[in-house]
Amino acid sequence: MELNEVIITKAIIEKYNAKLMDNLDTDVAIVGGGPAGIVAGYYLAKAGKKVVLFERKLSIGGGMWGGGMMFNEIVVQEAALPILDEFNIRYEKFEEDHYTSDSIEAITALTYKAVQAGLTIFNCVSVEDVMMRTEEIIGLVINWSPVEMAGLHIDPLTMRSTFVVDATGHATEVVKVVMKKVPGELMTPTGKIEGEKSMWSDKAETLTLENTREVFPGLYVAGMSANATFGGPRMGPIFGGMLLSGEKVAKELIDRL
Ligand code: 48F
Repeated sequence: MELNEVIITKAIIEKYNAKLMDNLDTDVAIVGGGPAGIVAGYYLAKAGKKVVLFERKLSIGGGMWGGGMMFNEIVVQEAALPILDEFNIRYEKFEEDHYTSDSIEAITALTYKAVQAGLTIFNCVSVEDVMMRTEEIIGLVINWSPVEMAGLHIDPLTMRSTFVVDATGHATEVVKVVMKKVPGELMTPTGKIEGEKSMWSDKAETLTLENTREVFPGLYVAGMSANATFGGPRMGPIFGGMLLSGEKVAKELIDRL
């Protein structure tokens, strides 16, 4: 049988459409496909929760692909090795508490296992706003990233979710929108975004975990976004805190769902 272009087209449209329709009402919606977001999605999906992840870019992985300064190796501390084991990601001891992994192996393994566990990922989709009720976040406002990039005046669409996780990294994009547009205050010391501080790897890794929590009713922060929201320092290309943060937010949400 000859391959048929129209069937190829129909297959893609129909399958994508079904996937999108199936994810318009979920338990958890994660914004950002960096290590924190993917790990969160994995554990939630593994626990049987309905979870979707939106990533602006074509590729999943956020800041992990490039290791440090495009040297595609990452450093992970001992506390996070059980997560690498869970994903069958290989690592080697370098010195003391510093282990290394190939960043390409790490991000592909995280993504593969998360999707196989049941996480649905939509790439090329940007979250531009949240859906709110009085002082509560109940979902996301989404649009195609190319629409956003081209600055086209095209209205977005909306999806509903019991919880939203901002895993957008340094940008804290969802928290910024909430601070600006949703009545009420953030659960931070000042009620606003505290802002990321300069590099201090050890302190930042501990704080990433502490700062992984609810920041507004219905909205959690994870990964670098947690530190930027609560005023922790940046940590550079050490990724244990990101992985552990993803695991922590998943555990907390599983308990609440
Ligand atoms: O930045 P990113 O990797 O976040 P993370 O999981 O990890 C942080 C580390 O990579 C690194 C670090 C630790 O060593 O400091 O920076 O906390 O991934 C964030 C992802 O979110 C996407 C963005 O494209 C990236 O892939 N993103 C950001 N804003 C949006 C978004 C948005 N509005 N809609 C959809 N995706």
